[in-house]
Amino acid sequence: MESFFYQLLLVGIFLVTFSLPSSFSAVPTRHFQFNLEWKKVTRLCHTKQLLTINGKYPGPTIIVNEGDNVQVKVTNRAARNTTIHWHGVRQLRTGWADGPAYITQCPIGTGKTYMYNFTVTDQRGTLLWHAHYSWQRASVYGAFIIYPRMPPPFSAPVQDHIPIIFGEWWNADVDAVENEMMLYGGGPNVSDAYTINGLPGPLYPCSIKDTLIQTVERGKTYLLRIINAALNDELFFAVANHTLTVVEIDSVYTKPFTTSAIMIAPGQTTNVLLTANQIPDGMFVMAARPYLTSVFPFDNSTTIGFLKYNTTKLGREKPPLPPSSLPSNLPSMEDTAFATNFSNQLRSLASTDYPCNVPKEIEKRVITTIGLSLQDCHVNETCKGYRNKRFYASMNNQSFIRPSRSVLESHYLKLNTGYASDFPEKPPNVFNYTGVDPVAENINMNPEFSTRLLEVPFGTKLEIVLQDTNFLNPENHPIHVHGHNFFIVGRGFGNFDVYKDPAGYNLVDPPERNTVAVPVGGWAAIRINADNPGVWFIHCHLEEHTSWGLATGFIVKSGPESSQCLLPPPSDLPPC
Ligand SMILES: *[C@@H]1O[C@H](CO)[C@@H](O)[C@H](O)[C@H]1NC(C)=O
Ligand SMILES: *[C@@H]1O[C@H](CO)[C@@H](O)[C@H](O)[C@H]1NC(C)=O
Ligand SMILES: *[C@@H]1O[C@H](CO)[C@@H](O)[C@H](O)[C@H]1NC(C)=O
Ligand SMILES: *[C@@H]1O[C@H](CO)[C@@H](O)[C@H](O)[C@H]1NC(C)=O
Ligand SMILES: *[C@@H]1O[C@H](CO)[C@@H](O)[C@H](O)[C@H]1NC(C)=O
Ligand SMILES: *[C@@H]1O[C@H](CO)[C@@H](O)[C@H](O)[C@H]1NC(C)=O
Ligand SMILES: *[C@@H]1O[C@H](CO)[C@@H](O)[C@H](O)[C@H]1NC(C)=O
Ligand SMILES: *[C@@H]1O[C@H](CO)[C@@H](O)[C@H](O)[C@H]1NC(C)=O
Ligand SMILES: *[C@@H]1O[C@H](CO)[C@@H](O)[C@H](O)[C@H]1NC(C)=O
Ligand SMILES: *[C@@H]1O[C@H](CO)[C@@H](O)[C@H](O)[C@H]1NC(C)=O
Ligand SMILES: [Cu+2]
Repeated sequence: MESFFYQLLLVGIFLVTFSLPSSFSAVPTRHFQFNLEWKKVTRLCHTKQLLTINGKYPGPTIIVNEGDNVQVKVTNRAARNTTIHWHGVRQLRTGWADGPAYITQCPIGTGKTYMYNFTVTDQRGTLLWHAHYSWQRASVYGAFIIYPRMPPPFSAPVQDHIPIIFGEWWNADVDAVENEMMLYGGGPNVSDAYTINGLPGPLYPCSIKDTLIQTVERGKTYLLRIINAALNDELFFAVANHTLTVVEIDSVYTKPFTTSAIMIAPGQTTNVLLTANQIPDGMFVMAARPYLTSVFPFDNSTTIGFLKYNTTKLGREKPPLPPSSLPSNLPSMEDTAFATNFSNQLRSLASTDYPCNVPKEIEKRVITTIGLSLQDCHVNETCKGYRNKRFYASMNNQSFIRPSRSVLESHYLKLNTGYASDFPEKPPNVFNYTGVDPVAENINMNPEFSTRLLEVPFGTKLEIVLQDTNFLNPENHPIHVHGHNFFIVGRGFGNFDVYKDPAGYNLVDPPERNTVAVPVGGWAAIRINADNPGVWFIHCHLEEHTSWGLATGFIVKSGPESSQCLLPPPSDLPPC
């Protein structure tokens, strides 16, 4: 009944075409057309050409049903290379449709078309899609919503589908910001505003008219689908006078818990229930500002929108003015205690219908540092990073260089060129990762530049311990794994202790997700069932850190059964 209703909703509102493949397979196919094109957009009184999908900013929402085959035809009508990533979609055997440039495909060139063809299997909830080429996801992003096959395990909300998508706006051209950063090796210019659904809100200059006003009705409960599509910033989010009940993260149901605010890292999604229960009614501020753990310049501004009860008389004649105060439940920007407490409450539902398949035993443990690096400046070169050097970032001292042809192609064609499968399985040099100040200690911070990935047999039960370093500054890095969800079995501050810490792992109901915010100056241990053959990018979802090389990947070899093999590449796969 419920899913029938959802299907009506889909066809009625989103005008997607519905067809059965000629093979009469039971899997319905949803078709979408995405055109990459420029669109003139004005925010903060700055008008500029923005890269968009179908002229929309944020981009169109994709809504499908669990189990659907999804075919998105991407046509590039801009003088830029591009690729699109379906962030969090498992892509079982369809790695060709994953999207990261030079990892699973070469970019779609100007005037070219590529069809992303994949099936959404055993996943439901909120994800996002975004460009995965240079910094294009600054404006090329949108919600990816999967309606469940079975009714959700929490009391059904009256009003489904309120996306709350955070982003960042630069007055300048984002390509120029990225190019300038890579040219001089300094930190990037920070954004001029954060946005909610593309709107910065009234706390920014010339921006009152660009404010999200979400109407609600008293007594009803809403499902907010919160997505952090910001480029470089983790965010806190709160709604004045309302609590939020977390029910799902990264398209996996959680044990529900009620909180005054949330912390959400780029690439993460969080579904919360909000009940409009306030007396008197009014316009309630919804606010997001960064969770800051870096000493380097950050956009420290606040974006707000309003939750407006439809019975209120406020704001009827005039657009909302800046409110006199921010929600008192919005954590302060350096509130690591809040971020930690919030993360500690996340638990898989681990029910009969939605079991938690965390590997109890592992076959391989990889320990990797994650952090910034510095590269000495060449003679006569101008470098604007710390101490007039160049900023880089690395994992186990490897700063990732993208190859000139996609790793997936090289792997599939057994070319064995352009990459190596010998990513170090432990830090090459042991030091007090979170203790010493390496600059003061004169530790060599020059990383090695390489394209080294990890390679594992099909079905490997893998543990990866992500260890933050104090190189330049400790920082909370959101690490994203493609093609697999993982289980966060342990987290802590300081240095991971391989003899002590595994004893404290949660192997019962650890949170399952695709992006983990690794504690600042600490570590996180994640476990993966490596059951998806292909090549999967692993990287920091702060885009500046990916640019600097905080990335690697893992190759899952095909298994013996045909159902365990990577499918052959589609015929329209873009060439390099
Ligand atoms: C989409 O992929 C499936 C395999 O997953 C394949 O059978 C089908 O032919 C593809 N469709 C198109 C239009 O390429
Ligand atoms: C970055 O900011 C500096 C200082 O405000 C400015 O001079 C420079 O033009 C900016 N760069 C870009 C690419 O916008
Ligand atoms: C919300 O709560 C604050 C205290 O945190 C209170 O001062 C305010 O009057 C309440 N109502 C509205 C509409 O914000
Ligand atoms: C952690 O969060 C819970 C629920 O929001 C709250 O009751 C508790 O006081 C918090 N603990 C700390 C130490 O902040
Ligand atoms: C944001 O950073 C700027 C520059 O460092 C500083 O002047 C300003 O006070 C900060 N604002 C807030 C709200 O912290
Ligand atoms: C608020 O919305 C509900 C549902 O659409 C409607 O029944 C009610 O009349 C609205 N109230 C006002 C004052 O507009
Ligand atoms: C650096 O610049 C000086 C002065 O222009 C020049 O003599 C020298 O050859 C340059 N060195 C290198 C390595 O390019
Ligand atoms: C690492 O450094 C921290 C801070 O200086 C210190 O407290 C800790 O004992 C050190 N750990 C080891 C193993 O040396
Ligand atoms: C990283 O690699 C470089 C080059 O091999 C080496 O000089 C440096 O000591 C290494 N640093 C660390 C922290 O492992
Ligand atoms: C676009 O991608 C192709 C294939 O990798 C590459 O040869 C070309 O240089 C790229 N163009 C730009 C402008 O980066
Ligand atoms: Cu990072």
